[in-house]
Amino acid sequence: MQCAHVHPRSAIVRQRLAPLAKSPSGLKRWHNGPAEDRIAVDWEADMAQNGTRATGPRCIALVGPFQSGKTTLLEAILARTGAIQRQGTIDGENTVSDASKEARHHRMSVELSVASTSFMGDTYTFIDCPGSVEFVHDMRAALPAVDAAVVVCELDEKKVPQLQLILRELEAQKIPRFLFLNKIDKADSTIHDVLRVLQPASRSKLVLRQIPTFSGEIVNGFVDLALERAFVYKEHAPSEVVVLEGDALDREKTARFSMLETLADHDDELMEQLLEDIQPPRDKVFDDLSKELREGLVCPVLFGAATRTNGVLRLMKALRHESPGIADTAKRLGVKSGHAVAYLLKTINTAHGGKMSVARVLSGKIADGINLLNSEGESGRVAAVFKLMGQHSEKRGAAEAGDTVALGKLDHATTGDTLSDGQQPHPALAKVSPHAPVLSIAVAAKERKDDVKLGQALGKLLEEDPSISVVHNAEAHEVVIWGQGEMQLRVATERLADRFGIATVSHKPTVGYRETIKKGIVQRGRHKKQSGGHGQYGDVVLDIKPLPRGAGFTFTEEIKGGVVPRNYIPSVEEGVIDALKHGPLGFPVVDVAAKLIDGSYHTVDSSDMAFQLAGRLATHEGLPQCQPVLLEPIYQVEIVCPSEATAKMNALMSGRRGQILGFDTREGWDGWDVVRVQMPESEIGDLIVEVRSATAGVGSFTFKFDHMAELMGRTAEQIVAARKAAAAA
Ligand SMILES: Nc1nc2c(ncn2[C@@H]2O[C@H](COP(=O)(O)OP(=O)(O)OP(=O)(O)O)[C@@H](O)[C@H]2O)c(=O)[nH]1
Ligand SMILES: [Mg+2]
Repeated sequence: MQCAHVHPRSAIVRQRLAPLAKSPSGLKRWHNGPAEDRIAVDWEADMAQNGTRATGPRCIALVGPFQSGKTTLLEAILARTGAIQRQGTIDGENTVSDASKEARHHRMSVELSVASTSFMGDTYTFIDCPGSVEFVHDMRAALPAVDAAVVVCELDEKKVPQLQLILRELEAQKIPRFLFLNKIDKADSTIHDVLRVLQPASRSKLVLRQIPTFSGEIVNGFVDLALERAFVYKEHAPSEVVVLEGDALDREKTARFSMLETLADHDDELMEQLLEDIQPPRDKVFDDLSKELREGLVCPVLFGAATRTNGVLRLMKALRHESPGIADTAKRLGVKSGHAVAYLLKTINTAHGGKMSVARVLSGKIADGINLLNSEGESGRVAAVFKLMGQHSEKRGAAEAGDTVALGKLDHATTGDTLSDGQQPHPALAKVSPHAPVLSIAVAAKERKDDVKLGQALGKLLEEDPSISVVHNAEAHEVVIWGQGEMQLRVATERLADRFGIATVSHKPTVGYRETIKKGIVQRGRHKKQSGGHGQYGDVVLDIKPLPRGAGFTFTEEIKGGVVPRNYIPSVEEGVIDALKHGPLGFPVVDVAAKLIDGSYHTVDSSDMAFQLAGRLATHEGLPQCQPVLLEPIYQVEIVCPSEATAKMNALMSGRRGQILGFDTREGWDGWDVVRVQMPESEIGDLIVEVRSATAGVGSFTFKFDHMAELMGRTAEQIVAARKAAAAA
């Protein structure tokens, strides 16, 4: 993978260094006093990390591949910084985040959670985002509000594509980011390969901030390369500073040099110092780390083990000293100051019906009772300001620039809105559109009395998660929920039951089959009834013919001599249209022309109704003789996947009656392909499940209707039989 912003002179430094590799230790040492061969400092000194730092409350997103340990890391941070007494665990079902019934039940994050803590005098609010691609919209919509992201990951090659997807999102939104390599307690020999494994996922250069130290095979601590301090992990306690000597010290020097070399790619002065073997001042190193992080030029890598609270304090300190603050974030977003401005990152409908809008205040102050305009100019009043701690909310005082809070009862506000208290609306700072849905289910309330409630509850679910959409299929009388995957749809139906008390039944949505005819016929339809009093009489002759694919339906007439009076002709057409709703195979009939060519009438007994019935009869009796054929909807599907999965994708598509139109490299995505296929709607149903399982969860697709195609043979027979059985039931 090619890295952006690589300064050509780093090559010069590498050349200059080459002879040093021949020295016995493999390295030349810095000439700067006693720390040269021994690194040890006291804890206090470590607490005083240097460099200029941002101030004010921070908002940090915890993001990363599925199950990498984000929720556990948040718990560790809250415990280590004293926000909670005891660190909960996922298995113990007692973490602050993931407190919803659905998250606990599935042992995974199914929505973002917000929790704050205070560390060395500053407030830090963390947005713990779900790692599953199905819930990625929560992360994407929250990112504009944050100062930086901590990307929690594992050293697992299989999860690198997922990491790449997340980093792409952060890169696109220009969010400064740290990598936190978690689960270091389970590390194996690949730990020496961090950059080789992870760098391909990142466009900006990864900078190892730390290297592990070992006790036998087990990682027992780390060396901070910027501080030049070595630490030994203590479980659930601060790491202990230790002396670093011998081989470990050599490794530290090499790694530190690599770090500086990467930083020097963007700093000429540092480059000069490296070329002249001058040890750069520590402040300068921190300033560079901070500046290059904020500009998205580098992505520092730290590591630890969330379950043991290892590496947590160093992460907090890196956030404190290096991550940008509200001033940079407001600037990045283009906030016009002077008024209260907030970005709304999530909407929550609480169990008791109250709506809460999670907002980051970007400038000014927001207090109870204040009126806020959204960017469309609609106004709403803040009923209360809350502090969030997972599912727990607590009223608090006014929120100031930098604070992340929940605002009560802002009916007019939706996720992604920019709110302000000015006379004029503030232009929208960010709008993140959800990914197109890929999977659907049809739902219905088990009991009819819940029908109205179901509609309202779905509205609330959509408000919370705009990556879900609802489509009413009037033809099939179905309410279809569209979403990002099986789990998201399952969680949606669980929420309908748990939160709104609506039991539902769900099934696969009806596929939009149609039928047409292959040949024409001239067919008479006579409706005649004589049952005392007024009779009924209508008589028509229709010339029925197939039309080209996609032409729909046409009705014409060639009545001569008034054999069918003018005023009855529209009724004949109505009758034909009615008959076409259910063709001989059981599906709506399309691509048919009906021409009224003859007929007769009765002065007393003829009526609109009689001619309608005659039109219907002629169609109904004529169609079965016209070689009816099933039509199925064919979609144009565009699959994106890592290139190594392309062959699998081709096989998968062929197995699903897909016609491969071709494949290409995905523009702007090194190592990814786009596969274009035409595929029947019925085969797209659960396609996403297989696409994801063949691509470690990262493959996806979009689709749009292309045409209707004839379907014959066994598959068609089965579809027709199933339709008849359903109609008879
Ligand atoms: N060995 C080890 N396991 C960990 C560590 N951190 C988390 N885990 C385990 O990894 C699993 C997933 O942890 P979570 O914290 O739910 O991960 P997550 O990233 O929040 O998961 P999603 O939000 O669903 O993507 C749990 O079983 C944790 O106990 C760690 O440092 N070491
Ligand atoms: Mg989680």
